[in-house]
Amino acid sequence: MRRFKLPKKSIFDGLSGRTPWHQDAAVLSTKGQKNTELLTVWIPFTKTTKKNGCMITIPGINKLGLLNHHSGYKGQVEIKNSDLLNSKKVVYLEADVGDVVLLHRHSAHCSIPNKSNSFRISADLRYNKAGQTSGREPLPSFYVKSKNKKNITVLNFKQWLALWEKAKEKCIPRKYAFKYPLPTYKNSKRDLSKLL
Ligand SMILES: O=C(O)CCC(=O)C(=O)O
Ligand SMILES: [Fe+2]
Repeated sequence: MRRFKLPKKSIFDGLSGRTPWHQDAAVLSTKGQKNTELLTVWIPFTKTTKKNGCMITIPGINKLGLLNHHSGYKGQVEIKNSDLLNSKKVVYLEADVGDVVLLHRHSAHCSIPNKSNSFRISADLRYNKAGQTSGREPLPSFYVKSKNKKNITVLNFKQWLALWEKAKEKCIPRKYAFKYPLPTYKNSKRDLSKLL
């Protein structure tokens, strides 16, 4: 996914403007939440700082496991009682072009508002262990490297794109993808208020 985080004078502070506290595993299907070892690879195309809305996280927070989420800020998937995280010592994930930010599936993270006058542009890719489901039906997984698939070698973007196009043929047509409800993890025993 590509993201354009809009500058401060923008009239639209919508979904691309801010991202609330969440864990990436929370939007996976039930099967994916159990079995998919998801790794988020976040790639900045513009230098990303506190001023233009970098992401923030809390060291070690992934050890709490998958937390309850609900439909929160502007309908986005958000950790329930995420206000409790604001009093914790956070780390600002500032990154330059050429860096990558790696996130564990249970790393709680959010991004702060863009207070600069320009766009913050990034892409985020999701990887999981070869053979696992992507955990998101409209976005199928495909092999880029596996010791059991020696015939697959991805050396350039064109090869990657060809594999992605082929994988997409098997998935829900794009025009229906927006109707696919984002699952949110809602098991009340995993509530942040009981775990912090
Ligand atoms: O770019 C952002 O502001 C948030 C990105 C994010 O949450 C993700 O890639 O998982
Ligand atoms: Fe995320």
